[in-house]
Amino acid sequence: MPEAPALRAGGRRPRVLLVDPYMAREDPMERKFIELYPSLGLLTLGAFLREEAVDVAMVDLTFARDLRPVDSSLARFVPDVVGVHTKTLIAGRAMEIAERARAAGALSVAGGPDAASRPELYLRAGFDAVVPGEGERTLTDLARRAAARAPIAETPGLLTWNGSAILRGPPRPMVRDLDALPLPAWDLVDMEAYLGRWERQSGERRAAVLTSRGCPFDCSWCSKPTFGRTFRQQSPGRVLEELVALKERYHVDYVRFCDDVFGISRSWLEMLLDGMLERRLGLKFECLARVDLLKPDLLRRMREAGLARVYVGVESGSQKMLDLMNRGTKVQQIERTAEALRRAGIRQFWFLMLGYPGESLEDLEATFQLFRRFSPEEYSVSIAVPVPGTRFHETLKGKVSVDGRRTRGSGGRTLLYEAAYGEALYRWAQARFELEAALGKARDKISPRLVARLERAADRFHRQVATPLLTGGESAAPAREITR
Ligand code: B12
Ligand code: SF4
Repeated sequence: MPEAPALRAGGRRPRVLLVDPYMAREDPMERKFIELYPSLGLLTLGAFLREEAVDVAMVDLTFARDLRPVDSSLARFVPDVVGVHTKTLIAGRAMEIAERARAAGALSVAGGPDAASRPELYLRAGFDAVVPGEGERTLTDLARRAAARAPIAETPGLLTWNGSAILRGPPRPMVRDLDALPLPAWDLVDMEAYLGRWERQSGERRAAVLTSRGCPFDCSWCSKPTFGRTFRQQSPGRVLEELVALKERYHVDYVRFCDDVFGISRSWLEMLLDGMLERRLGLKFECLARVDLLKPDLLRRMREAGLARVYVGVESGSQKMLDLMNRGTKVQQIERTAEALRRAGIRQFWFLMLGYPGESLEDLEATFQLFRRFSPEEYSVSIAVPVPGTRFHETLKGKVSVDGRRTRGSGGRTLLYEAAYGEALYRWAQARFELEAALGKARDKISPRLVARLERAADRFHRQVATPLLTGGESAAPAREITR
């Protein structure tokens, strides 16, 4: 059992050092998609702590090469508490940081999605505590106790370790009014490093904004360790305040709304869009949305207000699969939305998922044909990952072959459970989507007739060679006639 670290004498303002252990240069997905924003969770925690008279510093390792910035901040800032953000991909580094915090005599606490879903791992690895949910009030409380050398185990919302089991502090209710939270403390990170990078890449100064917490939908594979199925949102006025601040302070001209689902309430969204138009913010924006919410008339209004790109959770082109995933969407809604986006000139980024239990070759083909028909500008096609804690994971009952968490950074290219077919079939399916996307792009450059011939050749290879070979003799579902 790790010994409790010796806490420094109280009598001064508590000090918290926040750390984001994510290093972009080590992220395989990052190299592919190149999207970098500072952690909104940590920036909000920082702003809240400051309002509560806690001194805050932050080490953001996104652009770092090693842990030296952590060592120098520990030496310079001398924190009472080191608060580390966690994601599965960076669990190992989070644990190294806890060790260094301990060596520096500070208390270490982990928060964020990974620590929320497997707190014991972090506690066993030497973290003094884990905050499995929203962190603002719990971290403030912990910082005060730590600075006063008071016991921490009874802190509401906190998990600690007694050497053999988790000790749970009393429950802490979630923040009810998100408007009461301060604007993110952007000054804690090097915003110019992010904005300058975006500017060089895309010509736009891009920043991330979050207008809500949680999601009320219930897709069976979705892991929501922090906020569960709760849903709260800021008022449109509060969102506008944040947009104006980003524009005025940092000359931001493009915003990524990071909500799990943007615009769940139509009236809320219309108020926000009206506000953006009235104030002539001139911002472009992107968001993740559901096809059942993106009605064509709403899309027109969003386009007017600056919508440039939408991430769409299409997942499958088969209604049977959408129902099995409890997705709550219809293939017709996907078609309607994809068409409306195309007409409005809004870029679409599709998320597609292969290999979900129950998927037949016909279902796979339906997804492929939908993709071919709409040729989204961007896409990600992954093999379903059974994340522990989800219904998908539970229904597999012992059929999970690898701990899903370990390979999440692999970008959904590994089959982690006993699916209907072997991994090779899904890998081939992914390759087929990639080929189709390349042909889709080539359509503007080479003759459409040549593209059609290449497509037919690829389909023949799929039907006559790849599918029988990879399924032990099954024949591929017939390709339907497609219209563009
Ligand atoms: C926006 C977002 C992004 C954005 C911005 C990322 C960023 N820098 O924050 C982009 C698109 C860049 C992105 C990238 C990635 N993301 Co992301 N992302 C999200 C998303 C949708 C929202 C995150 C967010 O801002 N939440 C709002 C804030 C307020 O909540 P929060 O961060 O959880 O923080 C609160 C609590 O968790 C807690 N807390 C958090 N940290 C700490 C620390 C301490 C000490 C304490 C006490 C409390 C605490 O208090 C906070 C305030 O209440 C989440 C899904 C989700 N709903 O959480 C996925 C999510 C966090 N991302 C995920 C992943 C996997 C990634 C990538 C690794 C993908 C990849 N490249 O392979 C990268 C990593 C990039 C990075 N910089 O870390 C996973 C993490 C799963 C896991 N267990 O690891 C999630 C949960 C999505 C999912 N369900 O799979 N992401
Ligand atoms: S996948 Fe998206 S819509 Fe479905 S439950 Fe998760 S966050 Fe909500």
